[in-house]
Amino acid sequence: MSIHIDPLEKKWIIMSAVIILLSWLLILYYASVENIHPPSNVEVIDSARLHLPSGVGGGEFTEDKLGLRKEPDGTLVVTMVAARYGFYPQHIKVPINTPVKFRMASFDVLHGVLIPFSNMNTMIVPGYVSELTTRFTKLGDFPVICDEYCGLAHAYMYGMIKIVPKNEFKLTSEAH
Ligand SMILES: [Cu+2]
Repeated sequence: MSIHIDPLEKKWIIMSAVIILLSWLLILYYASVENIHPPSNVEVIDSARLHLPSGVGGGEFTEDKLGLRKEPDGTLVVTMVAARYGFYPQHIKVPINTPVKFRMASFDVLHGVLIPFSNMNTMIVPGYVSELTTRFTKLGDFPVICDEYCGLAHAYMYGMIKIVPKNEFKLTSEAH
């Protein structure tokens, strides 16, 4: 018994298979070569109490703690809050070719954060801490862009990151 497949139908079957295969290859390419992955950190926080020293999260995101700091093991950590309409701190300076861990939380609604020429592109979901470690390989000033529509002034929500040579980078003991 042979199954009859209309030639036109056959063409569509092949086309669909090719599209699926191409999509797989694209995902594989971005995951292995460009190092782009879905965020894996699941950590809850009380977004309505971010500014308070107590509560879920233990005051990690109070105003005086925002910015860049060095952990005892030497890791650079940027603590950042996204809120309508801005990133706090708005200006960050980090050294080139150095792993930098970002810990970010939203104060209100869903935001995104994207930094060109890096794999930094993640959502900041209210109620969760977004954590991502990246390293920057291009010197210069780059915009920190919110890429999730968050309200009327969404287009004005941005920050700046300055990537400097390692020898020009000096971390002051305090944040910012
Ligand atoms: Cu936003």
